[in-house]
Amino acid sequence: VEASIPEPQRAAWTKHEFSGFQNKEEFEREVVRHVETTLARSIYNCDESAAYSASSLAFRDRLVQGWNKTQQRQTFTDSKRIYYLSLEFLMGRALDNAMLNLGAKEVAKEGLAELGFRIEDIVGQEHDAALGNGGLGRLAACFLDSMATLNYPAWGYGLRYRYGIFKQEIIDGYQVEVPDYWLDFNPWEFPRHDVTVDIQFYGQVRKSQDENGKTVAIWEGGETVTAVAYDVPTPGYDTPSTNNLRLWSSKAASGEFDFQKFNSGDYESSVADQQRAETISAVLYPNDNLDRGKELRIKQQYFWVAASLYDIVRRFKKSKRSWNEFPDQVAIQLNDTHPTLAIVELQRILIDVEGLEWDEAWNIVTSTFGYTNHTVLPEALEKWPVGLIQHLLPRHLQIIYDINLFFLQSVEKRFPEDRDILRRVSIIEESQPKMVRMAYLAVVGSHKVNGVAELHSDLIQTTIFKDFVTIFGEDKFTNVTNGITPRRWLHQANPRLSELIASKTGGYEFLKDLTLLNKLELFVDDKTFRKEWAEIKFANKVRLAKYIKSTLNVNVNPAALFDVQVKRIHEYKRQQLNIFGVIHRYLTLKAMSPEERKKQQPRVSIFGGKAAPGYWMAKQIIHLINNVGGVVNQDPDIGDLLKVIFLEDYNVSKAEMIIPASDLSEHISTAGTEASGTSNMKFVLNGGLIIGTCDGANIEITREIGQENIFLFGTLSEDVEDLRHMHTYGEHPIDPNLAKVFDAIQGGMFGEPNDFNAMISAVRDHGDYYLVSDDFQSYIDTHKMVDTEYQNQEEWISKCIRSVARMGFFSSDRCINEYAEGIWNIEPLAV
Ligand code: GPW
Repeated sequence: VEASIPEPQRAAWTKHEFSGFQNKEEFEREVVRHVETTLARSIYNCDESAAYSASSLAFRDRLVQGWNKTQQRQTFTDSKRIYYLSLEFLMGRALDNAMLNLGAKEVAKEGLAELGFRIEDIVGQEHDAALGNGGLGRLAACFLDSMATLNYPAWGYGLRYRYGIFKQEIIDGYQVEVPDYWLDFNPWEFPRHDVTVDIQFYGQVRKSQDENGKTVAIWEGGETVTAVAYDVPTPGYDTPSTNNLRLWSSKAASGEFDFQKFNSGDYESSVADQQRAETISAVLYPNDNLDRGKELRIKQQYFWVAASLYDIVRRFKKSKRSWNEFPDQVAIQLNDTHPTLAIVELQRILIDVEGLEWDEAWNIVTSTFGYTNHTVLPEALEKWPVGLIQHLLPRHLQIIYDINLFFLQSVEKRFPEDRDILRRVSIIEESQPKMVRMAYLAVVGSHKVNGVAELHSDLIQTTIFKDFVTIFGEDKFTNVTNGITPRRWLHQANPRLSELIASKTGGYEFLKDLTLLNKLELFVDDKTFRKEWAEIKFANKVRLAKYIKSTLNVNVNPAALFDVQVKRIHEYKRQQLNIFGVIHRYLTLKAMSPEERKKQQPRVSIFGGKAAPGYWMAKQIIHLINNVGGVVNQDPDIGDLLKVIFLEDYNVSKAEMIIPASDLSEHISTAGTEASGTSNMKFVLNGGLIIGTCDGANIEITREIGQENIFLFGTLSEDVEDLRHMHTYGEHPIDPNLAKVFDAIQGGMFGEPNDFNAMISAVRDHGDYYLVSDDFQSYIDTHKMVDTEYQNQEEWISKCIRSVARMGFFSSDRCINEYAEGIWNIEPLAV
């Protein structure tokens, strides 16, 4: 229902100037007001949690003003909008980010201090918004920050999960999952109970004639679930632009709550209907880089996509433009294949609801969508059984078959002599059971397809989408190397480093133009600058050491080399290579004389990351890391020379503390498996060096910072296939140093001798798919080089500074500008 205030009454609205707060006093007044009214508490019972709530509400009030204005501006100018569809948004904390983006952190800090609080403690009260698994979800969050900062008219669309990614506890060395119920108090979302969409599932399709005698499809019956919008304002840095992230929550459709049942005493089954509807948005699937093909997952996908498209189409129709202008007004980006049904849904709306002809509709659809691929791992490529889609979305399956038919006909016409190509590129895999290949559907239904780093984009064009490059031509395929927002990942996570950089580069401009970091090269040899640089790194390490002491009761020496690997646990990311390397180091130290040991570089090996609850091998890796820590950390021969730490429940806010404290971080995936990686960029930007394989964005980081500033090792991606072939059909003696590590484990040095047989067998007996043995020696050798180079602190610091100076390319601002120009054809909106 549209309602707006008529002209004569508008004066009464506009005469009230509401400005939120402009200074410390006004901030304090707003905090106190929220404590005493909104929260109904007082000076006598305002704890840190209440102070967090009130501060958030004060900032929220300010955010909302910019947000409303941004939305009004977008509506009035009727400019093209970009819609970013992602099943994950790993936002982390909002208060600190809002303070910084609004440029009011100092005001808040002083105001809170006067009210008796330390800002760190207040910020630390916030529960992470953890609606994502890892890199893919965090990328979406960085993109929202950049799109707002660059003043693009952008919306994010996602699901409002009641439970985000589980909380990880480590009990006796094992991962235990605890539900993440995060919505108890969430001041950052605005329920829009008036913005709802009814979503249909199941039912049947009937053919009918319309008034002109045209055959039309009618999808009827089945069940309906209602989507309710929840809006989250996402502010840009140093701009009034505040974009909207709209998250859908499911509830029973109003007709669905069966009062008949209710009144006749069948209360339970009426509540069960209610709960079934709410189940759709109840929980985030906790898998990273894995498709498990669960029915509820595709229900989530359709529910979210259908609600979002209804919303987008509704907004477009207000402009009363003709349909062929749709792609001039709307760009939709698919974050991986999870939202691919949007292609089918838009085609359905255009032909079944709006009455367009197939070809005209399909032109609109393909001009509207862009698809980003984030993986080549076969187990992560989504496929859905035809039968399941037939049952759940019968009309969509017909449309998928028609899309495929027209596509294959065009392919057959162009390649009549290729007997096999139709089978290879068909959207329907002719297997038992038949499957819908979502990546192929996404390629066919989009005008641009991109990978997320150069190597990855090359790989998809030569492997999984090779035939499609032949069919559609090279121009359809492109690369947009990932980026990270320097606001959160430098300014917020590492305020002291940010301040030091600002003092040398001419203020905080570099946060909006990260290439300005190159000015730091002038100061590489500046003694006081270098000293401050080193002090900041040390202080960050001290902070992490305190955290380790308080959570794990292990003393680590902040002067030791901090060697960090934090990311989802996955065999392709090879935490097993890292922990085997740590064991090798331990065995080597044990074999040394006390004199020799004294010459060794002390190290702290820090791990963190969640394993998918059903990923048994990943859980074994966590268990081994914890067991190794249990032995090494107690060993009096070893002392500070080696400590092994597993940090529980790695998430965005912990990343903000861990990353600035790293000297060296590990990005050691089997070459060709990590599409990009983004934490590699975060670590280097915070003055840490990295050890890594020639994979994903590591390659471009090397190009930018120089190969003398990175520790690369291991097999190249072009050699992986041959090596795997050798493992299966030829000789492949295991690396002798790795064999000693296995002997130590199976000799019971780190717990039950047989506990880790499967991990060892995967390498020794089952083809070593991830090339752990092949890369082991070069990994060990490269770590030796690290030790040597770390001893020369002056040279090490120079490398860190030069690296940071050359990281400008990896801002998500650069990345978003590339999408805007090359894929979305969209301009920023002047403010
Ligand atoms: F399998 N990524 C992720 F491609 O975090 F869908 N989760 C996922 O499920 C997938 C990809 C998917 C990551 C990539 O592994 C990482 O290399 C990349 O940097 C990140 O997506 C953002 O592009």
